[in-house]
Amino acid sequence: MKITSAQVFVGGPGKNYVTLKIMTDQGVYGLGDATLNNRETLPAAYLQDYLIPALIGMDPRRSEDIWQFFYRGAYFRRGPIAMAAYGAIDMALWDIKGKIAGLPCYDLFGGKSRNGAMVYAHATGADLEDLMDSVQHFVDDGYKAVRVQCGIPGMPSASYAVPEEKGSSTEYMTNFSGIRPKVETWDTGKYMRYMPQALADIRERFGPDLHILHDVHHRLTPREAAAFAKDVEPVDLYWLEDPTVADDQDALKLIRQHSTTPIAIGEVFNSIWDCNKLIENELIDFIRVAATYGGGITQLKRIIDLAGLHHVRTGFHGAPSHSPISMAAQYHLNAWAPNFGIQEYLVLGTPECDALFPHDHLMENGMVYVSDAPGLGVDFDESEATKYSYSAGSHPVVRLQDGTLWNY
Ligand code: GCO
Ligand code: MG
Repeated sequence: MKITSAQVFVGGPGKNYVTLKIMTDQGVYGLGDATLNNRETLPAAYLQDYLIPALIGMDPRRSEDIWQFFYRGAYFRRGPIAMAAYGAIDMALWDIKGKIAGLPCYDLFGGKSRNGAMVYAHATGADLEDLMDSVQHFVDDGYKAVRVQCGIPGMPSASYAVPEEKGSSTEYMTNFSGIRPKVETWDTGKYMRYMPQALADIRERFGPDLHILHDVHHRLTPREAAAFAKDVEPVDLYWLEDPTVADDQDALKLIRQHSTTPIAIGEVFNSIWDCNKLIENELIDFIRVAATYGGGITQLKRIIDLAGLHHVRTGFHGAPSHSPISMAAQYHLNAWAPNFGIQEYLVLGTPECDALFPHDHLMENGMVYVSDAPGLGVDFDESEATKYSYSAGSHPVVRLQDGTLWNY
């Protein structure tokens, strides 16, 4: 069996999805997702200029060897751009593997460990009252877990994932459009004084059963993060996400030494080498590396197995920038992983997105039920794809009030 050609498509409804389609001499094809939010043309070029020419003629069944070939063969290892490109190839090869075997990918990993996988929704509000309405909306919809973010009184500009105006909070998505980054202003003191009580109010209002998650989005120093994690202990969060940047991983120890609040990290990681020490030292509770820029299924399976040895559960990144293809790769891993925790969920549901990526993965009452179709169970409609083209976007930058650049 041989790979005969491969093509990259960039575009989608409101998102620049980077979709890879690998064709074989037996008519079976595989799909992968290389979307790297706001840097989408780079993994597309990496695939087109370097990887696809080398792929032609390879045996698609040898996904492990192909992964090693590109990873070791590049000489310059890791990095989100390269790993997104390898990840897309890897997903497409698992998709082909499943289609040849006539089995859904989860069966190739070891079969289902659960009927459905719990997901969490994003509730947000311009202020706390607005956020409460948003949480109520998702609870009414059957969600068992909700991430909560809200505006902070007196904060100079809306903080991470928070709308400026009240009332639109259940469909709110960060607007990344425009090549020049927008600038947000951040005040750590105001956040740290307000947010713990807001989280306590949400717990009080919704009771003990709702899983409440909160994303700090790298905004605190390790000491501040330790103090915050300790402060919110009575709220019994499901997790506190990215409480500090993970560039200095030893700093995570400080948070552990001071609190028992579960910590989730890893959405910006792209290798097992970014998280092996955090896992082995049991400094985190959930690992969030994405199938897309984490190097695909082959790499994520290794991370899942390592995490399982250290009581770390999965909580894969599922921001809307991931296409239904990489989300499906994660659904298959979630169905199998003995140490599955939760899945972030935003991508499915719009009619335009479903038309571009037909599938029958099912989301119901806050649970995802993975499709039983062979492979990843997602298709790609090329005629739909002609409706979309690339449009440049950018992450905002964050400054403190005196102008110092901070972490988005
Ligand atoms: C999350 C993330 C995202 C990121 C986005 C950046 O938890 O879903 O923090 O919202 O900000 O993926 O590209
Ligand atoms: Mg996050």
